[in-house]
Amino acid sequence: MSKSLVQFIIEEQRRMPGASGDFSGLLSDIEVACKRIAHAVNKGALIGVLGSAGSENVQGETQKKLDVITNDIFIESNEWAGHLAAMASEEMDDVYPIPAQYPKGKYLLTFDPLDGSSNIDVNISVGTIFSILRCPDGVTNPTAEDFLQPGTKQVCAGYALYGPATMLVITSGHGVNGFTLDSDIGEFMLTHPQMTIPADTQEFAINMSNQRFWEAPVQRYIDECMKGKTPGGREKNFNMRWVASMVAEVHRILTRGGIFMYPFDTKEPGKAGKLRLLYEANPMSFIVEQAGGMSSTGRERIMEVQPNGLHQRVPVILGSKNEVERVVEYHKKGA
Ligand code: AHM
Ligand code: MG
Repeated sequence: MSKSLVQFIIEEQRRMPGASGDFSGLLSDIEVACKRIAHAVNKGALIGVLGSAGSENVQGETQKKLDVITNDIFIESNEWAGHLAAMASEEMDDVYPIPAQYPKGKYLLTFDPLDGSSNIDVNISVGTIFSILRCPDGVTNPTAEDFLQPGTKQVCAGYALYGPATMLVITSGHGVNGFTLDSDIGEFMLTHPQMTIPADTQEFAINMSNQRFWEAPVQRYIDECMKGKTPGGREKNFNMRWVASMVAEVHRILTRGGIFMYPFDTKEPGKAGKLRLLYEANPMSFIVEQAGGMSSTGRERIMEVQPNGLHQRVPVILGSKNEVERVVEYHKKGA
């Protein structure tokens, strides 16, 4: 019989002498949040949750009803237990302090409650991404400053994928484990122990409609992939995928390899990239590196970027090691 996430968490806790149980408790609350979100996403139009909320988030993006509902679910599930000092979400302008009626804990939680939400109305996979940081010592009322820790400081990161099956994939720095929700018993079961990303791949994922805005190194890399085994190309042919749901893309890469890129582009020169460092790039980079892959902005390791703002964006190039290394090499050469 495979192991449930609850059992996995308790066994992990036993491996850490002196563990208070706070971290295990927090992971259990996150698990409950993801189950509740899975339920809302799965019911969709039956419970009237599709469509626009008629509001905008801090980044000026139109929020879907489910962006707002899932953000509330994540807060409700995680604010009460005393494990957290504060939360920050892609969907909220500022830090969310733990309300006064609840005890405060030693961790900080950042999350994107429904990533890829442009896909929700068309019934394509979406996901939740989260990252756990330690609250700096002596801080009782964390501000945005306290969240600005490089990705190397993450204690744990994970995502839930709401696809044909609901999955939860997590790392706390000892490899990556994947769990599938068995809806008959309401438990996530360990189905994908120690996930690893093959170093080589013949599959890339990028939004090709931005091609004219890319820098020379990305132009060169994609041009060579497109040419494949013809002159000016590569030793192999490539296939392409673009789901426009980062969780689905990363999950595919964890399952069979691949390279995913949302690189710097000049479409909106004021923005360093599309994806957000604290809610998307750092947690996914932690998972990808723990699975033996690589993650870079093209110029530096994503997890070493010193964040300068809660909603900061970065270029993201991640996945199979040998391909990401090649793109980084092209950045070093300037093309
Ligand atoms: P979101 O957090 O507003 O959903 O945006 C993030 C998503 C990623 O999941 C995905 O990789 C990307 O945006 C797709 O962008 P585009 O629509 O430009 O292809
Ligand atoms: Mg997102």
